[in-house]
Amino acid sequence: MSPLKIYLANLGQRRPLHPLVTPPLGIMYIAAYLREKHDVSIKICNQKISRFSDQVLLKKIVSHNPHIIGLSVMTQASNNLQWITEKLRKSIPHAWIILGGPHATALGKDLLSYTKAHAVVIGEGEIAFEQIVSSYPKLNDLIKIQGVITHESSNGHISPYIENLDTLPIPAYDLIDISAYWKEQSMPPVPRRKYLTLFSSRGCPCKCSYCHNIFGKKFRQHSPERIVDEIAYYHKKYGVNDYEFVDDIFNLKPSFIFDFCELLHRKNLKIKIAFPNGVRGDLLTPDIIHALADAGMYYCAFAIESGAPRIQKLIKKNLDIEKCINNICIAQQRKVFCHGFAMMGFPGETAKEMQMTIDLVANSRLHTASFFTVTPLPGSELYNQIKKKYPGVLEKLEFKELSELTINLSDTDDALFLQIQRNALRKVMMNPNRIKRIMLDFPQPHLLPLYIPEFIRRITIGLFG
Ligand code: B12
Repeated sequence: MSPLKIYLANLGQRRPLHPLVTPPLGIMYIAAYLREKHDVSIKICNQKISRFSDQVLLKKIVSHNPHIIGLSVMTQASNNLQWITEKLRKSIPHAWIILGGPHATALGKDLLSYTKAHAVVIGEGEIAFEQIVSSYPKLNDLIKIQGVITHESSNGHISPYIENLDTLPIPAYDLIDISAYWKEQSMPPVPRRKYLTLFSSRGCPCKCSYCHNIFGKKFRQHSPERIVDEIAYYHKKYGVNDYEFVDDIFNLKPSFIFDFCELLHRKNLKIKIAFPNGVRGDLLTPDIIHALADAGMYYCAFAIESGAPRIQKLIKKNLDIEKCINNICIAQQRKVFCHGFAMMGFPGETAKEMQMTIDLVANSRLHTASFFTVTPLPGSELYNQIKKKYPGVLEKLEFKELSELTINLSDTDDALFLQIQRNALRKVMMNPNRIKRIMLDFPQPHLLPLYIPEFIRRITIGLFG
């Protein structure tokens, strides 16, 4: 029998204002897991990097004529879901269409009500998708699989979490053209270079109300040995020495970090490390920062979110702000380029509270910062709170039509909110000491001039309409 053909695609078109693109780790993990257990032929497509329109993506999938199509969906990329599933059903009626990823996990059965997919996978995809492949072509068997929602099953069950992450094979980097990613902007604001993305842990015990819940609250992390072996393998195979960890909370366990750094040292792996998805800044200690800086950390984002203690409590982040700010100082002294994430517009947040966030960031040793508008994403506690408290507000978040999710939940009117936001980056960036720090600590000093357009963008946001 010839192998089953599987087509895995990350949906979402490139947008001029959001040019970032990174390897599609979710479907790469699933692909690696599947081929260990089955004789399958797998094709991976990341719509963003291929720059395929929806029509072209459809054509590519149809011409591949797969038995099973797995679509990975983020909320912001879900607007073409209804269209593409309908067309796929018509064009390849024998193919199963399975949805997974953050948006599928958040919406569950609701996604089946307006798309033509056969099933939705909730949570981690490896085990559930492998069982789906085992079931092919008996569609009725899908209902028995934990974490798989079909038209017949009830909502609410999640795929089993993988307890020991080391049992997972390394993501299928060989199924993507990694060199294409090196020509694109990845998460840290440093110019294009050879790098790979790593995800060392799943699950997070923190209860931040705005965050996703794909991997549950129980923290699981690969062993330091596995991560270092993975790095050694990539280093040898791709000649890469720059690694971006995109974990939700890489630094929960100090022992992991010390062992990881020690192993890198013992194996003489001289690498560069970035944490572009943010670390929990109050869990760092001087020892941890020094160990990471010695191991090659050159870029670290700090997820601060708010400078107002009331908001920290409201959103259940409860960050120890003072500790975090001190840790940023230490990291900056080690020439780690420090970026801050802040959010503005939490429900009922006052102009004064937003200003506290701006002042905190402006007075910190952060080199750069982003100020995001609070957006209630399905699957988060914040979304459920808003749905309950202000039912009308979410009505305009029509996921079928959606392109951007922007909403003002704050206590201020739209005009003032916009003004505060526009001034935020100017206030932070127009500081001679900060500019000097950027110049001294920029990770690739010879490429610093390439940062100038980004700097100008940041200080002129909102000035020209
Ligand atoms: C790297 C990253 C990115 C990358 C792209 C990632 C990619 N997939 O290609 C970039 C930088 C481009 C990006 C951008 C954005 N991101 Co982002 N990003 C992440 C991050 C930090 C890591 C993603 C990752 O690699 N995870 C590791 C893999 C293993 O997990 P996974 O992809 O979820 O896959 C597992 C399951 O979901 C499932 N699964 C996934 N796909 C499929 C498919 C099938 C068929 C099946 C069965 C299962 C399945 O199985 C996988 C393995 O277990 C996550 C946070 C996180 N913890 O995941 C946020 C996250 C995915 N991003 C998020 C958001 C909000 C954004 C932005 C909107 C941010 C912004 N303000 O602009 C943009 C929008 C992008 C767009 N479409 O235009 C949210 C998504 C929430 C949601 N409801 O969709 C997340 C969850 C962060 C959060 N805290 O809430 N992001």
